[in-house]
Amino acid sequence: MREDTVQELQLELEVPAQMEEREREVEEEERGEEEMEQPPCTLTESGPQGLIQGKDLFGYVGIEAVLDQMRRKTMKAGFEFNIMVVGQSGLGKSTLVNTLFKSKVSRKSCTPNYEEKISKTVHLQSVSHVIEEKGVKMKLTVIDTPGFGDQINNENCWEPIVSYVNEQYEKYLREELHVNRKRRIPDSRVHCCIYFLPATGHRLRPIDVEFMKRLGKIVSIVPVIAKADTLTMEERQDFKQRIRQDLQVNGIRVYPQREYDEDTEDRILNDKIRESIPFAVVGTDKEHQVNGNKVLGRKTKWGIIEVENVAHCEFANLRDLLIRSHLQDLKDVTHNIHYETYRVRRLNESNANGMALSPLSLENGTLDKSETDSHL
Ligand SMILES: Nc1nc2c(ncn2[C@@H]2O[C@H](COP(=O)(O)OP(=O)(O)OP(=O)(O)O)[C@@H](O)[C@H]2O)c(=O)[nH]1
Ligand SMILES: [Mg+2]
Repeated sequence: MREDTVQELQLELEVPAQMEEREREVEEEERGEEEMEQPPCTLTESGPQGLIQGKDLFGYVGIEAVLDQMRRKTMKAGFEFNIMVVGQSGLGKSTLVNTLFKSKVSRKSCTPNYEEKISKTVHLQSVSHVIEEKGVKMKLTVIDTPGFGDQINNENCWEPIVSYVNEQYEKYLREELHVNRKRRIPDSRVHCCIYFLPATGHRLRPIDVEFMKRLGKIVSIVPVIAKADTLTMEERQDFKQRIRQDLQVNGIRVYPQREYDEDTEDRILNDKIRESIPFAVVGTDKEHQVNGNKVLGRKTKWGIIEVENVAHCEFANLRDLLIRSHLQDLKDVTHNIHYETYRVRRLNESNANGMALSPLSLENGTLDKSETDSHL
């Protein structure tokens, strides 16, 4: 190659490189000028608290604003919360479901049929209401279950309930495993199971021990004493104490579990709840006038038992735990502990069988065939 041609080529290569270099310098100069133009005390928004000024600005990134972002997203999307009621027949499960929907949790936003008479529950059924408060939407679903204890033989009476809980995990898992999965997987998993204990005033019955032992391994259980109006205050306290002992002796896991407390603050708050479990509740679907106010209550010969009055029963404490203080934690425990345990077990099973995801076996829960097929 001729020498002048080589020089031309070098020139061609150098020119773009030099141009880029110059452009970079100009950009830097411009940026510098812009920065110079900024007054040293620029006002910056810092979320709901107001403005950050002057020297406070140094090192301020705005991380706290993520809370506002999360709030806005949650408000737009809303969220789902699913509760299940379980226990012997006739303990007031369906009545408590109505009490929950008619109580302050939803009085403004939904009007269930007040005249409808509560009859014996024969099928597992779910009732949902979208509740809105200060722009936050929640779809609250309560799964009402038929009570056990009617049959002569109550052996394995927990099976339909255990199956239902597992089926919801299975549905979620299959949705998660889809190649083109939904951005938001519909969540029908049971976030909390309210377990009804009869107000016998004695100890836990063997059937409740067996039932709760199994259930506590797969879902968060909150035990309650049903129809607490049938016990005196003293009987209530003694009974609660005995039940707490029995739960511990039998290794029954109830919510909130000590091992999932995240810090000392959690521990202090949850210890209080653990000391007051099981909540002694009273349910009703009737309203009465008390001092000119409409209250939910049970009218007796001796007066009205006000369901939402904490001096009368612990329904409000139960509702506060479920909705006001522990809703997100119940959802987190469901997802991170119960669902995770299920997911790991199912995927391990599938790996062992060499299948994509084997159909759910009867002992884990029952999926109907069409559903199983459609996802495979
Ligand atoms: N004393 C008293 N009675 C109640 C209470 N809650 C419900 N009852 C009554 O108990 C009866 C049974 O109530 P349900 O709500 O149908 O009971 P359940 O547990 O759903 O019954 P199944 O559907 O058969 O499992 C009804 O007559 C209710 O009015 C309560 O807190 N105290
Ligand atoms: Mg019922």
